[in-house]
Amino acid sequence: MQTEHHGWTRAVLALGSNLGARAETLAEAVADLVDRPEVRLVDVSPVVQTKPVGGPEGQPDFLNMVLIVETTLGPHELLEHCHAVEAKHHRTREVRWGPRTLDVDIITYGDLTLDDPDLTIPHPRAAERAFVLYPWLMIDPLAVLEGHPIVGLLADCEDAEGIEGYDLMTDGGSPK
Ligand code: PH2
Ligand code: MG
Ligand code: MG
Repeated sequence: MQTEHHGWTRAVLALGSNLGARAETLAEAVADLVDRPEVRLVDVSPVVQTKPVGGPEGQPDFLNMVLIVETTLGPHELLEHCHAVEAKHHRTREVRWGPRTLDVDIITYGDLTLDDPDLTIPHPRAAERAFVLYPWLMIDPLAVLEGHPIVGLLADCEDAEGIEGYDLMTDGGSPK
């Protein structure tokens, strides 16, 4: 897939929430992420509900989704932007992999590979996480991550059976 034209780079972002009004937070975060001229929306996945992977025992289920954007921001600028949107939604960083109102991760940025202290691209754990690959597959079935079609990666994910569709109409948006 073409990933760059005229200075616009295609990036895949993964969003997650397992605290507060999860669905509302995700919807607002999508709007916030594309609410600047340097970022334009390409596609949004459906929202899925997923069992927590790692982190403290007994934390609430997540809602997860994937966003495809095109951006003229550099990878670090995009990360800063993602962090600003997290902060706006009261994200705090206390426990690693602990419950959070909003997590926005950069999964890919064009064909770039990057291994900086604060930013690794592609996301180092995306290839083994169904909560990222499943919603991504729903909007880009032919996507390839580090040379592997994500449809094949998904089949090997241990958290794949913890994924279910999410019906906005029957849930107020808070964890049950
Ligand atoms: N995010 C994590 C750790 N574990 N599990 C699910 N189901 N969804 C997530 O978004 C998630 C997680 C670290 O960011
Ligand atoms: Mg994350
Ligand atoms: Mg994160």
